[in-house]
Amino acid sequence: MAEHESLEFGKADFVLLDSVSLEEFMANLKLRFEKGRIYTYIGEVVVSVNPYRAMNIYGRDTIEQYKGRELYERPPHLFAIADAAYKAMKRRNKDTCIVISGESGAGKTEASKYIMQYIAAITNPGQRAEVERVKNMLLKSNCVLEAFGNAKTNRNDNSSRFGKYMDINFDFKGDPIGGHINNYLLEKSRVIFQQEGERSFHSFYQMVKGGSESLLRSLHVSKDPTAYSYIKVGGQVKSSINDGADFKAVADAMKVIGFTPDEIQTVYKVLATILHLNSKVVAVIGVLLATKEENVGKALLYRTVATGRDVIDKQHTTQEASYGRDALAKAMYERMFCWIVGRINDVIEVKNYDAKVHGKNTVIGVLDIYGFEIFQNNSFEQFCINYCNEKLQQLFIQLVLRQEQEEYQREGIPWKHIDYFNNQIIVDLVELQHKGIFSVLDEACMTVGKVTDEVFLQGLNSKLAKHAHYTSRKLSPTDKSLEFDRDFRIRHYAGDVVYSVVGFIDKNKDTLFQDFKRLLYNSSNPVLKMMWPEGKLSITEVTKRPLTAATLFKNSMIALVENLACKEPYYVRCIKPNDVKSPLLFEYERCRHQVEYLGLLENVRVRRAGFANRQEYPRFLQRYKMISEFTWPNHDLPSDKEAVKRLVQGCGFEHDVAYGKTKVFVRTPRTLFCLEEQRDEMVGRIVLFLQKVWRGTI
Ligand code: AOV
Ligand code: MG
Repeated sequence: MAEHESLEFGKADFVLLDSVSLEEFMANLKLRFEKGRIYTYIGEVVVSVNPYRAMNIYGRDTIEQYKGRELYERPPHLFAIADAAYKAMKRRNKDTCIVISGESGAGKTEASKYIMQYIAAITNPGQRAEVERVKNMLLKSNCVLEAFGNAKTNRNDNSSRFGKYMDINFDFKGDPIGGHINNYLLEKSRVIFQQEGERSFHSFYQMVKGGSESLLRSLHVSKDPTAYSYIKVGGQVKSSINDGADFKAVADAMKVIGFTPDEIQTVYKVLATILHLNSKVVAVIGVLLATKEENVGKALLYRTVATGRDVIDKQHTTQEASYGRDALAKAMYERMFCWIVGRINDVIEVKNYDAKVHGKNTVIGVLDIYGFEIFQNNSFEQFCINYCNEKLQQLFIQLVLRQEQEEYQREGIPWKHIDYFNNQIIVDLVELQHKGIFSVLDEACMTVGKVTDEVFLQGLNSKLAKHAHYTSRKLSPTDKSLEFDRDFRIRHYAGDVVYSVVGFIDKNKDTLFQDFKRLLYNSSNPVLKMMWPEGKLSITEVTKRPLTAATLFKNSMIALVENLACKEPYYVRCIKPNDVKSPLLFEYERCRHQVEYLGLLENVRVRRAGFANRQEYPRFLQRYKMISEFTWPNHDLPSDKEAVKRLVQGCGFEHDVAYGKTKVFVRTPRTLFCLEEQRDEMVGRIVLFLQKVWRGTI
């Protein structure tokens, strides 16, 4: 608990509120926001409110203030959480992770970047060249990934359209020696369509606005984004983004990371191809893709099908052709994005064989995903994004609210249960085998014959009619928010979202005609060829039905949560103060809603009634035994538990401690801090004593 901060800025830790009520919580949050204090703790959780203005709190001097300090010694800050995760990793050899959550535009991506900058700034005091190289790559990778994976939406000018989990690996000295990025489902439908007021991925506008004359000429691309129908809508959108300058920064970052000139050129060629796909200039596309013009034309207009033993070319209908073309545009972009992530991973992965096999190699993971979002039209992508947020909320509940309470019960510590809304029911609604929405969707996709989105909706209605968190127009005909027959509504933990079933089947099947894969695999551009290894298969060899988009996403989310759950978690909970990006406006209702659904009040209650720290008796003794004559160097009491009791009594901390069956629980961090201070002093004295013994002066 940061107790040194003046009260004029409110309470630095919500645990210190006089009474825990929503009103008090909100008053404190508002006061701190208005005083420019955007961070507040709940114990070890940081609550952050997006300031929507440049804050002078991330500089070198601030970093120095947090380096190596305990959480409660300094005003609340992301740096303190980053330092705590780093210390836990270094001191206790624990893998840790920092989970950043909050809705779209709440400040997750900015927070993740400050955290990485902090970790980079405090490590590698020896200035080892290899470590400097790795740090530089990790920082530079953000810029590249944002260019290709972020876009302007109606909620956020720089909205993450993919989920990102980055592991940073550390050696025994605590220096970063490598990393790995996992990316989750890119919202590729944005390549071909954007809602009013939104843009496609930044990369397109950057190239069109920032590319040199000669580059654009070689790609046959004009400087006017409105010339291309895929990005046209967004081309007219006014924004504060400086695409021209960003283009250069991204190109530089790619160079530094180690992308070759050929690779960078190929990236531009893919972007240009996507732009041209709509303009019937097949010849240009042929050149850009390093393949024959007639092959491009053929792949766009025909489909090779195997009928029994024969292989025939079947001409597309106009509808099929435009579907195929859109699918190609989306797939090329997605493939390129995954390839970029893969290339970054190649250069940042832990190289040194010794470091991998021998010695300590621990990680800090940083998770920055797409936040919960509600748009005018919500489709499959929003459904996946919001499901992802449900999963993370469930993890928070398990780790922060449930496990904590279960541990007190297990250890026999007197405890009054604190109630909270458990969103497992919504997670199940989406992902449960056979009964969940993803299963119903997959089932509909398997149906032989013409599958329509309506068939899927019927499936939902018959399976989920009684579910408290599901309804649809058919089930609630008088409900005004369900405007169309194709609508269904989910009551998410963070609010109600109406989804339109239109496009669910196609997006889930995610079909890309095999002809395109072969076309790209047969390109004489080796970089492009590498992105499409499966194009190697001939038509008669392709038999297996690929997993659906929903199943792939579900599996990746389950794996992500498992991975996070086995690390020591640190949380940043981001709040968006208003919908107009104003630095001055604290929209009370908007914020209250977020505080409620994030479960922050319950978090305070559990934390307040609970204990800041717990340690098994032998470990506690091992660390502090030198500060008591009863326990140093060894104790003769019947058990470690008795010894710990004696030690604590001797220090006068009984009132702040509870004794569980296997662990001692310490209520406030201050007590721990005092113990640490005494330990430091004793260790110093012991070292001095030993030095004298060695020198023979005693
Ligand atoms: P998000 O990651 O949570 O949304 P961002 O981190 O992109 O949100 O933040 C949105 C915008 O808010 C940024 O572009 C900044 O203008 C501003 N902002 C956020 N944090 C800060 C800060 N600490 N200081 C100054 N400005 C800030 V999304 O990716 O849409 O879920 O999907
Ligand atoms: Mg983001």
